[in-house]
Amino acid sequence: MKISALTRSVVTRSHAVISPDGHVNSVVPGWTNCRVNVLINEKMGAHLAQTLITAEPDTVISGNTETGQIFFYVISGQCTAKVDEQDKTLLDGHFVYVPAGHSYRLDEFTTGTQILTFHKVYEPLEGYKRPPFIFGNAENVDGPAFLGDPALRLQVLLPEDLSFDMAVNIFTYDPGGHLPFVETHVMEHGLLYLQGQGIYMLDHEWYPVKKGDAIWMAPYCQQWFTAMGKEPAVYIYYKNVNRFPTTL
Ligand code: UGY
Ligand code: MN
Repeated sequence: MKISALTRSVVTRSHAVISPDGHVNSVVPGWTNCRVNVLINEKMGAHLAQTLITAEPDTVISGNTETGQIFFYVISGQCTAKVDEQDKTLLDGHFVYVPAGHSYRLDEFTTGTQILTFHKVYEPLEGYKRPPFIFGNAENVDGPAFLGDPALRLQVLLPEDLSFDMAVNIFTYDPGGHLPFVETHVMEHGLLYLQGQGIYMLDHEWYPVKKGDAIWMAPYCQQWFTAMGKEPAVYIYYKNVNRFPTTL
């Protein structure tokens, strides 16, 4: 018998692990006929939001980013995305970055299409134009070795340009691969496991994690990961970048 009083999900002041067994749906105006799980948002203490959408053929995801920006990533399935009068068919691994002040519409989904979103309020930078909208395919993005270790590969999906204040990267670890040191940093992360499994250390607590799990790491949440099992562990993650680090 499965014991329903148990979960791997944990929410603390500095981090959260959200496993699919705890997902509860939200109704989001403009996002119709779909399941939306809000995995991370400000109520947790985060400065980003992360959602998981499960769509059907009659789903429509539409709105305007206003002062925010949204990164849509197709985990699996197919849909059509329209931004600024441009249409694109999106398949597994394709993504759309919609900058602040733009309208978007995603429709024509195949049954069960899963979309991940990252949201952040845009912080303009004097002397730099706002970023353009971007369609991309993770398959076409190089994955060089991370800090010289060929067991770890990092794909950077958005341009490394100061007009962007958020990064979205895909990190692949071969079994046994691990972060070379415990990271202690001011940047925040939102993350979703796309494949495989391993152990994440968050502020000196140890969590088994696997495909489908989401993680939030607040600024200065200490972090380390090692991959386990027979296949590479892959996660996609958000990071705030490129802005002056203090208001002082
Ligand atoms: O970009 C990063 O900070 C990344 N190495 N962190 C992480 O994977 N937890
Ligand atoms: Mn990090």
